[in-house]
Amino acid sequence: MASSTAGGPRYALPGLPSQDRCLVMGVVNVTPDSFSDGGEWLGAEAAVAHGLDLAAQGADIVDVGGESTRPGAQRIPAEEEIRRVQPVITELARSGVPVSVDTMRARVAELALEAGARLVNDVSGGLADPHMPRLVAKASVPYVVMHWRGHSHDMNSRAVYGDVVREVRDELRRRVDAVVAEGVDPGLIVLDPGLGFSKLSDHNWRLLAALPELGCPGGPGGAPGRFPVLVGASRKRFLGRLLAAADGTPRSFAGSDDVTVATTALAATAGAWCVRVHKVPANADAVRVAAAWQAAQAAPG
Ligand code: PMM
Repeated sequence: MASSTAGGPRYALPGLPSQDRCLVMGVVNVTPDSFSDGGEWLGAEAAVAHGLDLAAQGADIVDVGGESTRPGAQRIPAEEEIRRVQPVITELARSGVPVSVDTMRARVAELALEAGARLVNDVSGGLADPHMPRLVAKASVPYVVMHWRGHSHDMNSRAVYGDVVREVRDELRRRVDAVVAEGVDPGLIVLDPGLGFSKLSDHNWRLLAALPELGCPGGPGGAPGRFPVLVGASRKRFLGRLLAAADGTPRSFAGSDDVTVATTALAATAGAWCVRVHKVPANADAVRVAAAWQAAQAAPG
């Protein structure tokens, strides 16, 4: 549900924290091969400890994923994905941490919800597994619908757009219509432009610059209203490329945390509902700067 305050609409999604600012989602990738932190949190014990650290550092939500979506990644069996995430989610939820599950599979989402997850983060927006929208509808939990054009092994070949903002918005609207037709409550939907997924650097920048438009994918026949927007820019390659050295070598993933914070501040000021980040403390500061900035802009006199 949206309510309007000084900084634009704020959203209270059931089961998730509601703050007068953009939320911070900390990432726990329980994978050997994720984009920027593969292998660091593969064991359940290390992953739980990391999730607890992120929460203690100010993450409002901890996002647990067991399948890498890095460009070129091959899929893993569902059983392996479940084996990786289930104990981590169980333990974090037991400790009171609001957990989301990053999965494209309905079966994984179902077990994750049973283990205590409160949000389903589906980078395929319901396209990868036709059972996902119905599962989410039945569970009645918040649902991240990300813009996606295909699996990681060949997603770069799909990064072809005439007008990237219009096309991403239209494709998101079609996904919203499709999942709502399967019973998902529109009030539980969060949209995500899917930075880096079938997108070249220029596409990512254009989408970020058009953030306020992306939450409004309505239109003739489309789902009405304004949706909260999640932004996942953290450590992505387009940031490393922006800061490439003189010889063209992109900035490393670990060297892209400061630029992630800059992007967080801008995205939060532009009205993002939540940012998904690998390092929490400075991003937690940045969303507070954005909230103060927005409040001052809206203050009379
Ligand atoms: N990016 C990654 C994984 N999950 N989920 C959402 N909603 N949005 C994203 O942009 C997103 C995601 C890939 O990043 P990582 O492997 O570095 O965590």
